[in-house]
Amino acid sequence: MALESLSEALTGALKKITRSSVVDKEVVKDVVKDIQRALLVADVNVQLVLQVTKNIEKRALDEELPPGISRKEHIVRIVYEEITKFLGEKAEKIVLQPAGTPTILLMVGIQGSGKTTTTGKLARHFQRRGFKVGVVCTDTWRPGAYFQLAQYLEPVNIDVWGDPESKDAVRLAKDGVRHFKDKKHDIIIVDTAGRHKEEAGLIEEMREIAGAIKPHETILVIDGTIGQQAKGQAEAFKNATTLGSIIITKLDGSAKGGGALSAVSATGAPIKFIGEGERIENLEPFEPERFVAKLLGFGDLKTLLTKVKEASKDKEMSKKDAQKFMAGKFTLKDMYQQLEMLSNMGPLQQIFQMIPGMGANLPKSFVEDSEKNLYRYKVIMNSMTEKELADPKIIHFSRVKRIARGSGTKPDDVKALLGQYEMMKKMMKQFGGKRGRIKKMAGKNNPLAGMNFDLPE
Ligand SMILES: Nc1nc2c(ncn2[C@@H]2O[C@H](COP(=O)(O)OP(=O)(O)O)[C@@H](O)[C@H]2O)c(=O)[nH]1
Ligand SMILES: [Mg+2]
Repeated sequence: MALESLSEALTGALKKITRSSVVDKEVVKDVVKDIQRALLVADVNVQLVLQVTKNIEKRALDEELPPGISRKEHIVRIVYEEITKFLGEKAEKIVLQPAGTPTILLMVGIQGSGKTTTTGKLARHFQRRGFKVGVVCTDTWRPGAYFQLAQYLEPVNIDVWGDPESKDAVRLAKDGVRHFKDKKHDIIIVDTAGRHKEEAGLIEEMREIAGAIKPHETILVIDGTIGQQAKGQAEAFKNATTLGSIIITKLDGSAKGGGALSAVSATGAPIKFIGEGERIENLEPFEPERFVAKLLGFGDLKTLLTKVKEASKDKEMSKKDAQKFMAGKFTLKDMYQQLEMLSNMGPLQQIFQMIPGMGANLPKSFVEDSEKNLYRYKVIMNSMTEKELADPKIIHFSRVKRIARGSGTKPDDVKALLGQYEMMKKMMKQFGGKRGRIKKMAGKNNPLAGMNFDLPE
């Protein structure tokens, strides 16, 4: 796990809240001190630490308690929100080109930062999502660089292109990209030597190769063990390119990782992945909310936060969301969330029983099928890109094939999910339009098939 020691310290601090019988000013101050100490030990910048702990203390003491929530839950939520804020709030993804155009990614970073390892991990990440990935080695400095990559990627059948004899990195980059373009690969990742120890040389090398291959995105790999020093690299990089993102490595077992993450986040450069180990699978998309949840020791923060969020949610807001949904304006992701919410609340059977006119006699096999579908949907959706999730219309046959390959399902399964989506859309429109009775929706994959029920007023 990433940032283990910071996680332990923060979890310990929060336990003080959950364990104390009354949460008064003393307890809050004590906990805030613990958090302060934990962040400083993780090499987070002092100013940042003061800011974040001041916010936590102020909100914990001053804010009115939302209805239906205990003071403990409220404070936990505040800590979670403030720490998320300073690690970057939004999860950002690597943008892929439309099907048919290969996406070219250029990896840069100083010597030993973990570029080559991360190149391999990233290739594996995309391969698992059904993309054909090619890796280009342009490291003409390190003896055996090509073989390092080839050995790392051979067991997982990812193609590596290079020429151990060549001394011309720019030439290698160009030839490699051309090679994989000709072979119609979806994603081409170019690893570089990064023979420099400081920023200036690094940026120079990056410019040279970028000029030759015109990457869609350049990715700076930063060693997380350098703590808040990471800021200098991130800033130089951000000033040099607009098409850049960052991967921070070695967050496993590094005491200073929190400092690296927060310092880079403060520069505004997007962190898209983190590395947390040497194995090819040890790469995690960086999703601040989920990351902080884990950091604070909530395997299941979602449950707590959903509870907190729901209780304090502005009623007008949720009505608006519902209206949008009813008008058929939702994405695959929205649909999945709705279905998941149902399943989080326990067996679907129970839910169905709560809907007037439904459920009493639902056959068991039907409920089991729905739950199985939900699991399969999740696997399939994990192989889709953000664009596809937001706009399923673009998923034509070649994409269906790719998604099925990536998720280990059949094209028919992918089509079934898309069919369900279309059906739900249609149904919701009907629902929203007439606010009335829905009759006998067709199709056996539709959880509401054949049901009659009235929309509760
Ligand atoms: N523990 C750990 N080690 C890593 C991680 N990423 C890379 N490394 C190690 O860091 C060292 C340098 O990595 P390498 O990819 O060769 O760096 P490069 O010089 O930038 O290409 C190697 O020993 C890697 O195994 C990580 O996330 N966690
Ligand atoms: Mg290397």
